[in-house]
Amino acid sequence: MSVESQLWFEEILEISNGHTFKIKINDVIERFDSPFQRIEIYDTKPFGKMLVIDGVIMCTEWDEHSYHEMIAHVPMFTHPRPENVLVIGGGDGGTIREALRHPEARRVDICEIDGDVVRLCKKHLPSMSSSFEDPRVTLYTEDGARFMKDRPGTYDVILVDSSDPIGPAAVLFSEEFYIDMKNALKDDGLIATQCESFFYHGDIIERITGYAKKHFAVPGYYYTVVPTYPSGIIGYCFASKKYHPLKDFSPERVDAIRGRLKYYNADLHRAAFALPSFIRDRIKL
Ligand code: SPD
Repeated sequence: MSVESQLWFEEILEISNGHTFKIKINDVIERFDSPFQRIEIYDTKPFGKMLVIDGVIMCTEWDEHSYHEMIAHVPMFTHPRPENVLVIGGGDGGTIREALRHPEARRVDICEIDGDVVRLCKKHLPSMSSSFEDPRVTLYTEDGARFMKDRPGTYDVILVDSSDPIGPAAVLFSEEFYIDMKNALKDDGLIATQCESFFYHGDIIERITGYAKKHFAVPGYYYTVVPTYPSGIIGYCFASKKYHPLKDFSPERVDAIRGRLKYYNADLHRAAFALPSFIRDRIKL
């Protein structure tokens, strides 16, 4: 079969600076224009089902675990008692799935602006979205930035599982949002936020870690490997009022859930904060 007669999804990103990423697909399962964005779900040949928003790959069944495990477990194993957790974005359910693995988590609120993302992921991506059925979860379908302003001193951990800083997610990359997160945390709370690739987004990472340095006692940046994201990696901004991600990390708690994780382990938790010189020297944490 020639390449031309096959179906392909092609991710064309401005930031990729002249190259694209193409994935062979079996079928387009959903294509839906919500009031906020275009939501697509594909059945791909190599990576199982794949969620795409406004042309950008959000996750595939094949490699979503490394992204979702690292956004959740690094902060959740740093905080000694992560009982009240808030996820902003994350409508596919992968991040709440990981937060719920922690026996300490008594309440997991998720605020996703686009209810259609949740609806379509519930229909087609149950390995992530079945976590919405857990009784500890409350779903709010509203603007995350506004949601947080009304809840001062409420959360131990906030996880921001956003798309890129364009469209509805742009506000989640503003200084005001970092100040609001600080206010929505308890006195010893901490956050982790999706913060792009150091190969393509040094400017965003420098700006966001700048907010973390300015407003939190313990700023940090760590990363993971996700083959279907641009450059194959993605990082997270870590910011904490009290606990340090390496000095206060509790590796003994990892044993309780280790058998259910594919990517995260205690060694990777520590290693994820070791950065290449070009970004370490730029963000100076
Ligand atoms: N460049 C794409 C970054 C997307 C990060 N969030 C994806 C949502 C997965 N739950």
